[in-house]
Amino acid sequence: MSIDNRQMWQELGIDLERHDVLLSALLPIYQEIYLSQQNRPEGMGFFDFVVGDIHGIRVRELRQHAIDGGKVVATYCVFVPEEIVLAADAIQVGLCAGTQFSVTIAEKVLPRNTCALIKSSFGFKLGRICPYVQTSHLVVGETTCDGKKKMFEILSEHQPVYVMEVPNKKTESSRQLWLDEVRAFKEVIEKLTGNEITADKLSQATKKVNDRRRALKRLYELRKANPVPISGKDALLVTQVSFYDDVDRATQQINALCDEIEARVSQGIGVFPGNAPKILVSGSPMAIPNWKLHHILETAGAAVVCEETCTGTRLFSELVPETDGNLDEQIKAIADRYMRINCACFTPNEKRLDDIVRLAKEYQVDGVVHYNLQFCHTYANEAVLVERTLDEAGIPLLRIETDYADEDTGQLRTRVDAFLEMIRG
Ligand code: BJ8
Repeated sequence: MSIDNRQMWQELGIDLERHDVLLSALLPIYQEIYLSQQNRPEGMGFFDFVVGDIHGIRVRELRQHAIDGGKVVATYCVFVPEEIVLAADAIQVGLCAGTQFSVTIAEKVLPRNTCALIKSSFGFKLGRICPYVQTSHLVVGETTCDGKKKMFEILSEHQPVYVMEVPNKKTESSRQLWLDEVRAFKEVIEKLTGNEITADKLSQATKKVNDRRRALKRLYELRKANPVPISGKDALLVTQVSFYDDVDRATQQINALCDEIEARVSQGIGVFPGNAPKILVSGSPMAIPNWKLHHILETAGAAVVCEETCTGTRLFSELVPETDGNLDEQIKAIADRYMRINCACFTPNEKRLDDIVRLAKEYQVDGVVHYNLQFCHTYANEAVLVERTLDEAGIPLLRIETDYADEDTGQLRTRVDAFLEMIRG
């Protein structure tokens, strides 16, 4: 661990003792889950490096940006329009919320029967173990689910928080409400940064974010190949890292990885045996370092080829139309794009059901695993409809409800083994 990093963390108010425990636990887990995989694309080396230095170089960049007078905006949800933040020369960083370590800290304040993602994100701040949240000038929350919106009230006692109102329906009046929210967010960001968002700046930022979406789309397209050229774990890591790395660098690294994978595909190189059952994972997002389900599935012999989640297709499938139009036209296009995200917080949310079936067919999967964080009521209830829809489409489904702890790993393995055995017939 570099002395420079320790000094930086200290200056950021990090609880060094706790933070040491967190990092020393993370690296062996990474070794076991990631570095033990065979025949990985070389391009994953960049993402290994990023995780290996998870609270180092990137935090230093953000800090330098802040020292130079720039602002850092932290988020927990794919509904926060990154284009607006970038257009004001600020940096948006998606916060990690995927470790049991911070869950136990949060449980000193939040009710235990809250979803692990909410507890983990709150615990990072309460325990002062996340240099990203410590570096940020503003946390932007949203009114997606009840647990989150109440957590943001408590979080605001520790950190400046602004909450965007995400409607729960996709009617015309809801769309108008959301458009007003995006306009108000633009003003909040302009005030925070002191920078005006012009039409020109916004169109450049839109192209930048779209380029990263296009790169991720390209990666997912390649996952359709047979044999499967990259593990689900690796692909998941790529999307997770894209939440907090520099946008242009992430785009470039993902594209470089895709170039290599394209060559693999043309040579018929894969990372799983040709008969490995292909799985689509659908449901709650998986924030870094939540690799639990993918690891269980892939060590049981399955190949995860797609995620219908916010750390998967919901992150990048929809682009914002790129126009040089006037500022308000561009804001409308942005608002419209974000309203197409099929979060289970919406009612009804039929498009998500259609998407799951469409993706299952496009990726030619043998089964779907519906992943539900325990105490997430929106995804749990929507799973009833997912089950019915997949049943009608004749696609096998396994419903998993879990958290970040290890206690149920054995039980999950047994259920996954039985599911894969059923699929293999
Ligand atoms: S757009 S999925 S990122 S809200 S798992 S905290 S819903 S209780 S994370 Fe999400 Fe935005 Fe929707 Fe996507 Fe609540 Fe459920 Fe927890 Fe969740």
